[in-house]
Amino acid sequence: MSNRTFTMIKPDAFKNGHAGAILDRIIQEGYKFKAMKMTKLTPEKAGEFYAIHKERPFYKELVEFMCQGPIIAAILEKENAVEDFRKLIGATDPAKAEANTIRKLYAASVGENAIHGSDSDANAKIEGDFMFSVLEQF
Ligand code: 3AN
Repeated sequence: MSNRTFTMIKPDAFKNGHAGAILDRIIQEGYKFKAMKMTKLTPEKAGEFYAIHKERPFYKELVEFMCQGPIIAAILEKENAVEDFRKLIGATDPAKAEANTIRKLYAASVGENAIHGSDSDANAKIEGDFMFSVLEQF
């Protein structure tokens, strides 16, 4: 069980004005911010982040989407962070997400699904270190 996870508020949620509400929800759910930045991914950076999906049919579309506009990336801390945060964001496909999850509230489709949450402790560490230098992690 880890106490840290990594998240990105994706370009669709940012563009649609949901970033503030999502950040507030994360705070209300008891997470502490250990790193945070607003940035815009390059195709190289997004491609590397999602390299695990390289062979999937949606890879190109996913990389393009993630570079469309600003994102907010963060490292979050709370007991059982990875598992609890996956529950908070809901299923990859918002149509299948449970009521009141972030994706149910703010996502439009499986491709444009508002928010990322790490799927394991190991990936939370890899993804956090990918986006933040040691000087940016608290
Ligand atoms: P999750 O983000 O819920 O962990 P993954 O890791 O299976 O889901 O997929 C990573 C990202 O790839 C998703 N957040 C979504 O943006 C995109 N994606 C996944 N499946 C599809 C799909 N069938 N069509 C388009 N995009 C997809």
